[in-house]
Amino acid sequence: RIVASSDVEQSYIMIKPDGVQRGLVGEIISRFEKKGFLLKGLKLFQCPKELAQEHYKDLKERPFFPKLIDYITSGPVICMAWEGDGVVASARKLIGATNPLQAEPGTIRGDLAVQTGRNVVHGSDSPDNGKREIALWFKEGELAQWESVQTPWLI
Ligand code: RTP
Repeated sequence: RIVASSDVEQSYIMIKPDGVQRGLVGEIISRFEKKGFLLKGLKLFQCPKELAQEHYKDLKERPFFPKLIDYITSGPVICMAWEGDGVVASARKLIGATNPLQAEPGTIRGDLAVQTGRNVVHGSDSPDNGKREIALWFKEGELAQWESVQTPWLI
């Protein structure tokens, strides 16, 4: 069965500069890998200010916006496209609450962070935003076309 990528749910997941600097890249990637989602895109990238501003444009009136842009552009990030049914909501659960002190133990933020302003990872908040953000952060040709070799048992 050939499934066009545009028909399948995708989430843009990004390891923020603090996650990269703290050496948490492998740990964070493996949470999504072990869960069973499909990795479609991956790169280490120094984000320009304009891209950070576009990505977080819904927050531009918030008082913390300039500091958020400084944070996201303070060092390289890991950009990822993860694919699978329900990946957007599931990734938000794996990531945990925005404020890491409120994030449940077992979640990425609950286990690995203490500050909202250093919360190590981003995940899209809707399937539409997943598509929008992947188109924003990845260029044509940077996403791989592949499917898992595991055959589903029950569908
Ligand atoms: P993200 O977009 O990074 O996955 O985070 P989110 O949906 O959990 O939270 P959102 O409200 O979209 O905020 C985006 C990022 O802005 C920073 N933030 N700082 N100082 C503050 O009060 C504050 N509030 C939000 C966080 O880095 C948050 O992840």
